[in-house]
Amino acid sequence: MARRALITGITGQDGSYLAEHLLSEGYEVWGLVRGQANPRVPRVRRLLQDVRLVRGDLLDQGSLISAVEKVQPDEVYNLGAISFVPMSWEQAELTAEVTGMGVLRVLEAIRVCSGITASRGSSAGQIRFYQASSSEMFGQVRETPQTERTPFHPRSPYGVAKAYGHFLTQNYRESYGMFAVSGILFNHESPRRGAEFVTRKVSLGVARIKLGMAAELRLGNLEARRDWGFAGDFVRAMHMMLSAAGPEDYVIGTGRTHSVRELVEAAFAAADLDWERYVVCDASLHRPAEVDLLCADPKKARTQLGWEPTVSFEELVAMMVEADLRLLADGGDPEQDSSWA
Ligand code: NAP
Ligand code: G4F
Repeated sequence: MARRALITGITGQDGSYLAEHLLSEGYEVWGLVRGQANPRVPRVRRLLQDVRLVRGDLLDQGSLISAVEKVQPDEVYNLGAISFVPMSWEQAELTAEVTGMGVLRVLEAIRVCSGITASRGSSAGQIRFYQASSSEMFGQVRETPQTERTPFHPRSPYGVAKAYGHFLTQNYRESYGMFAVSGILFNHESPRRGAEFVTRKVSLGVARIKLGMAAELRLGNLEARRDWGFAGDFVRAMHMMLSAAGPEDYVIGTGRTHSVRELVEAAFAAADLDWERYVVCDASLHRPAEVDLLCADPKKARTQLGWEPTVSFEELVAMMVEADLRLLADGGDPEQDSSWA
């Protein structure tokens, strides 16, 4: 019998790569989709033809119980979230509900459907749960590089909501004996990245300038540093965590950090352009509280799971710029679906 996985956030960047990975491992994959006429669903149906869809919303407890009852998964990957940090200041309550309380609702759906209570814990054959935790929880970092033991100091409502989901996952593991783990993932990118995130904003900006479709690129803080990796590498780590002998949390990142300025330099250079002629610094794009530096120590994942990233920062930037040059030259719309080809 094929193992069965249910993925929330199937319409997002990671959902697509994880679904492809699990299908290639012989899984039956189900994706949770929300809304009456979600515009991203046709894209999922086209790209991920073997994925089955089930309706549900992280805001709606009953819909999650119904989804778990219907799918009867062996593994649940909770990737659904409001994931764009600046939006979390504009819609802080919604972010708390989706990104934070959504974790509670998924865990409760699993607990209720599995008949787990405080007195009657989990047993063999239990549903395994993966929570998409984030390096944003480290926020104003207490040490560098960051490990599984580094204390959290989140700097946005998003980071706070993720910290809630992280501790709750740990608590359900300890309270009910559930196989529930968090991957503390550092930034990971790809040609499927949403256009609002800085890597994709830059790769699209470079492509537009190169093709004569734009004259400038407006950016916020160029000094912030991130540990950027390739999303395809990171979803393998999610699967490895749920395939491990026991439930443990892991930091996943490359261990290398680059500034936004270095990202910009590399992306413009990949298209033979001089970035200083085109980039405009826009103070309105600065955040109320910035996370200045993130850098992972992925030693535990390397030694215990055997996980290694395969794509370097330079290869990632070149991959994204080349993909966006092709996309725009072919008349594709980055807000739609062509980049998912
Ligand atoms: P993404 O592309 O923004 O995808 C977010 C997903 O969440 C979408 O499929 C979206 O579905 C879904 N969603 C939003 N609201 C929902 C709701 N009320 N009910 C159900 N689903 C809902 O994010 P990503 O980059 O793939 O990241 C996946 C997860 O990893 C997120 O939880 C993110 O916070 C976390 N994470 C990401 C990174 C990174 O660098 N990418 C790093 C650390 C952690 P719709 O299409 O319906 O909006
Ligand atoms: O690409 P970003 O928006 O990603 P951010 O805020 O680091 O969050 C991403 O990674 C997290 C993991 O660490 C995830 F949990 C989260 O869901 C998301 O996937 O911004 C990266 C950096 C920031 O310091 C920002 O201030 O780029 C800086 N930046 C400078 N100019 C910009 C811009 N970011 C955006 N989005 N747009 C700009 O114009």
